[in-house]
Amino acid sequence: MLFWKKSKEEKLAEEGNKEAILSLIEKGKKERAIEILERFKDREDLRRILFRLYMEEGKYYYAYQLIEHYDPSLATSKEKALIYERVGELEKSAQEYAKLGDWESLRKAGELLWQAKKPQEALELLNRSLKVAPPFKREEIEEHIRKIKEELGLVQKESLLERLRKGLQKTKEAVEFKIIFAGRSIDEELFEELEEKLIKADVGAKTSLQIVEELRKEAIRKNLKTSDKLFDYFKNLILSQISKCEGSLKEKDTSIYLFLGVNGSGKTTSIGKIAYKLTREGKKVLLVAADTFRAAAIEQLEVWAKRSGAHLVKKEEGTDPAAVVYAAMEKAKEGGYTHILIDTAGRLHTKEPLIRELRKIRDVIRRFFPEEPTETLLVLDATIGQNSLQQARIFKEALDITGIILTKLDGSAKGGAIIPICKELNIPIKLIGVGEGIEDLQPFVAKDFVEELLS
Ligand SMILES: Nc1nc2c(ncn2[C@@H]2O[C@H](COP(=O)(O)OP(=O)(O)OP(=O)(O)O)[C@@H](O)[C@H]2O)c(=O)[nH]1
Ligand SMILES: [Mg+2]
Repeated sequence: MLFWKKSKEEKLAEEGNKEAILSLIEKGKKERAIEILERFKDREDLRRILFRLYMEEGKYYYAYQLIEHYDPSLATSKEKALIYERVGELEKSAQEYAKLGDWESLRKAGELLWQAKKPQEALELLNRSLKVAPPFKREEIEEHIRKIKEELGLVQKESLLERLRKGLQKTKEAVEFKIIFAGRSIDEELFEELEEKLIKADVGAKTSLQIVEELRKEAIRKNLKTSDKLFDYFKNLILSQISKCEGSLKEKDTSIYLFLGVNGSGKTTSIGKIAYKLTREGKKVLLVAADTFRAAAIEQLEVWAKRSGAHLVKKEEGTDPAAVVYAAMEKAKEGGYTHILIDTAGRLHTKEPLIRELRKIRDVIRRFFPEEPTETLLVLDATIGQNSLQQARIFKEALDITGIILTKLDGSAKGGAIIPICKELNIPIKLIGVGEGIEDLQPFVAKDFVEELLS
């Protein structure tokens, strides 16, 4: 009985009976319904049903044929945007997204046009999106706009030197070394003023005194009367103190960088900036959220992963950081990653557990890669000046530090702290942070640094 009813229904459906077809669909026989409906594309009512089914089943190419060859009015703009996108008609898809007018659709339209190699049109749509986007989304859109403008040569990319100059502005304005050396007579007052300014720039009392002593001797040796003759000597003296700390990040087939540093020193931000640079160079980057102390720390790294296009290994807040690193190393062993960047927590008030935790992380890395980490990088905040020396000593107790990242040189007038940090710690400074922007992390070039600080 049941069998007879079914086949009768199907028979009716095959004759184009709308009710029977709808009943088939209701019973889940969608493929059969599609087969039948495809014979009735000329009938407007059945065509609509067929289009709905195609959309439900994700048969976008067939839906595309239907709107292109039979009836464009079958689909809304939103549906058309999706269909065109799926079949690779990027410009048409962008047109439909643009009609929708909300910030997300406009942004999508811009991105599609960029993919379709229509940069001018892409810029126009991204700018429209920017106007209506909520504040917390603007930064991402602006970043995309900047990238397109840079590639079109519409904006000059700020050079490293320009960024360094801006970054050192505060220190420079506070101390104005050049003025001291501008044709003054060489006397005790001059040396006192210089020492004061060096201390103000956070060069540290001991080093400042040594520098002034050297200048005194030079003035006597050369029997100098005015200060301008001393300026080059001063510059070279500073240069000789910091040039031994120049260094760059070591690279291997798979480079594993472990980041250490106290809360707020700039670890996560630096990781983000490095990841961004590496992914733009075509490297495959894995970020590891081994700072599991706060959920916000994990989320912050996640944002950087999205922004830079890097992958992320994370676990829940409070997980043993070594377990996160273990999972990351398993993933790294599967291969494919050129760089693995590990973020850690730096709670100094729990010194002993901190040291244990960091060593445990290192040991997990070595179970998988006996020669690693490629670099153990200590992130120091230049605004706390010489206090960072004390922090560094504690981290050195835990692990061998292979490099320093000195952040926030732009944040205060304490740019001179780089001199005692270099002298006392004797660890290469591999990168310096000169601003909050994504490209404000750069190699430390002693000559440029001195030139910009003292010019
Ligand atoms: N001006 C300036 N700000 C920076 C620089 N590097 C980092 N920052 C800022 O410093 C703050 C702290 O940076 P984070 O990267 O969160 O520091 P963290 O070491 O990961 O801190 P925790 O996760 O709390 O341990 C953020 O607001 C950053 O934007 C820099 O070079 N210049
Ligand atoms: Mg952090």
